[in-house]
Amino acid sequence: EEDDWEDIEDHLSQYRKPPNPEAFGIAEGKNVVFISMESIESFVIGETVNDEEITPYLNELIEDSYYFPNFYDQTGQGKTSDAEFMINTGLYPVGRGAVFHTHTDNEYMGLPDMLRDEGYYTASFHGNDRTFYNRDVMYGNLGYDYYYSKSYFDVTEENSVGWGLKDIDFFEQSMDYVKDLPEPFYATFLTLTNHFPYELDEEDHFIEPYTSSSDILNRYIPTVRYTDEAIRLFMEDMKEEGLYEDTIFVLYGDHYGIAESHNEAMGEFLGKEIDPFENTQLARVPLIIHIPGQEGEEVDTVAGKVDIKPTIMNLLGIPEYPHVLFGTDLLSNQREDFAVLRNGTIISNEYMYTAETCYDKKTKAPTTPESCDPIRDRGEWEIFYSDSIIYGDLLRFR
Ligand code: GP9
Ligand code: MN
Repeated sequence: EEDDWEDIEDHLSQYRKPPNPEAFGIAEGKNVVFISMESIESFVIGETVNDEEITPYLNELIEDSYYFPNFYDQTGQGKTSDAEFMINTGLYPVGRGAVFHTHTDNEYMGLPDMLRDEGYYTASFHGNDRTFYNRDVMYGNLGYDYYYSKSYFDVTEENSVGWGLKDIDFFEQSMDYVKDLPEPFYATFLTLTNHFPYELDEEDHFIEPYTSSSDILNRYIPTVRYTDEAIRLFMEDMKEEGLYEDTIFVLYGDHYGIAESHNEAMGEFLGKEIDPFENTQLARVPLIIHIPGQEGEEVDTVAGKVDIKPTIMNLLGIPEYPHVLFGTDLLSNQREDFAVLRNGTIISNEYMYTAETCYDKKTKAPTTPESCDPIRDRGEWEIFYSDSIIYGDLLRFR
């Protein structure tokens, strides 16, 4: 096991970058709020349907936030839970099944665990059954003090749709608990209304559905818009409770929302043909880091969810080393553009390896296969070492 760690350490130190000295510690001691935005993809950001913005609130928030337009979905079959896994562990999810199911009892160095050591209170909020995705067990393992699951909410026929409690009601009721949390707190909120198959009563439509050959894409527009509204109201409540100024907010799309089988309609929507290159571009999900008082900045680095944990640690003034973190600080001046996805796609600033083809990102056309060799090599080792930590439960030996 010691041998394993030597190789893993070599790999990690090869890619670890020094944090941005101007960002290190700027959020020290603040509350940390994560919002998992169910199935929200990047293509809706700044986009309109019938001249109406799909995400007016997020568009506004982005103006005063770090926004990452080239942030790719690295989840596997564990979807929402895989996203939670990455932000909390800095490891990749596994290639088959949900790691929340397959490796619940492993030793992890969860972000909530680390923050608890720093004096934080840690909680997760989600309007679903406790045992779904083994969250009841996994959350404890990651270091969450409390899980406000479905039974903590008043769930009725009127305030439910599709998978359950509607996002506006979810945030509103969560606030009753949030205002009494000891500070500083680390809290994760998982939205649900924008979940496949995107059902929503007409009275909750803040925008008309799209019209195309895909009912899924059509219905997706009002449900995304609804979640956007729910987040706006939540942020207003945070201000009202006097919590906003002392909190940093991390909002991310948990994974894709529109499956590849709807690419014809997506092509209509975007006005271009969806080839494998564009298909991978559609695997982008929004990442917004909002620190009240900080100026907004668009950071176009190629990245994914494993990069969130080191970024947040540095913002909070917690040094990365000796923690085991795949991914690199998104704000580091020396960061190299890189993302490896669980379907084997690998992306850098110049190249994209996808569907067994090497694309030149400038021309968006296939190029010499060898051009992708260096990123393929890095990507394979990344996944290999992360998987071996999980399959061997290697964090036990750290
Ligand atoms: C389940 C919710 C949705 O609790 O997080 O999960 P998903 O189906 O998106 O993985
Ligand atoms: Mn999800």
